[in-house]
Amino acid sequence: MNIRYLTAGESHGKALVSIIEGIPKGLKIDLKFINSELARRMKGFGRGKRMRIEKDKVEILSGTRKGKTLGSPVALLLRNKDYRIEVLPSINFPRPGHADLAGALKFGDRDIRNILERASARETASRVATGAVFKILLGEFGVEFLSHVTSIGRTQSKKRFSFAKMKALAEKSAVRCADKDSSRLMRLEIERALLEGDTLGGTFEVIASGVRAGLGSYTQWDERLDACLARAIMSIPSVKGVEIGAGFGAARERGSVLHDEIFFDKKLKKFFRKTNTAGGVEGGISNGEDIILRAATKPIATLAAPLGSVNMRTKRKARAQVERSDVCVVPSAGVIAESVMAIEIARAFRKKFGGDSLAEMKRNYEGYVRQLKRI
Ligand code: EPS
Repeated sequence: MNIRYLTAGESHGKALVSIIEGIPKGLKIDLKFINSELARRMKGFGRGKRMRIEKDKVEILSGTRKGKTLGSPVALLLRNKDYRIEVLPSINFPRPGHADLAGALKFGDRDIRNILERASARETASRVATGAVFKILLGEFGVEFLSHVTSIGRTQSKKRFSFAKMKALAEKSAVRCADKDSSRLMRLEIERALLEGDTLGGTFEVIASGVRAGLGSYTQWDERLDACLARAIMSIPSVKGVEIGAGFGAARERGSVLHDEIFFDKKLKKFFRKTNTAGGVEGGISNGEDIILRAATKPIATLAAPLGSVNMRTKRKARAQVERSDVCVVPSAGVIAESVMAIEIARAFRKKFGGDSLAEMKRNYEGYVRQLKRI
């Protein structure tokens, strides 16, 4: 059985739910860890007032006994504190950049409330809870994740550190940027946008380290690991671009400059690279180097100083709906990206190593690691 999952829930509905299949039996589920991941998603300078209302805490409804998975579907529940979908008013003024208009046209509904409730990025809380479960699984195999913000609006950070340092520094920053000076400038830029009733986008990087060579495949288009990752990242609300490794920058370089030359460490019996412009994936397969992804998010569509729109009922010129919203979600988007990346890597892992139980999966994994050394 492979990994699959679904989420359900509206932004102001009773709760958010995920149903996850394919977690092997015998995995210890650390609730504290899942909750700390949910808290990471809610943090970040520039988040809106909703984040002060919610205190996302996961409840496990099925698939575990005595804190360990049973190999059956795991259902996760996150209750919404701000549950009031039944009493919320209709909305008639679609926001440019949001799902509002396209959704209303698709479903033949003039009340945008019926669209935005599910289109809301609140759904990503379910994906972070799901991703946390897979981070726990991948942690058993030494895979770790980090994300850090590389730009907000016009403010960029180009500083790079080791995996551990970058992770620690990003965690300390209010905007999840590893560079202190850039963090300060990003905060100022967010404050300015807030004062002007505006919103900001930006870019972030996600890295998975400890992934062995051999996940994903070139044998079929939808087995390619980079394709699976790009789709998952692109499914995060606000994301408008994804790059792997050198990404768009690769187009500027000659092959002689770009590609990562191959070396062999005789002691460790391991192939390695001194550079990683491939971003850890070649031919749709992980190559044993860190998997590096970057993504760009657009500014949030809900503006306090709203853009021009049209009244859905009268078709007269109007201003877009002003709703409680965030000014900037780039730091949270990075956390969500780590989560969906964990889900995709776990999926590729499960395909390669199978195993109904964690013990069986580990046995298969260890056999493969021995095979890697014998090549
Ligand atoms: C979000 C919850 C939402 C928004 C935001 C993300 O809550 P509310 O609409 O009650 O303020 O803060 O949603 C959007 C940015 C969006 O465009 O829908 C969350 O939990 O992340």
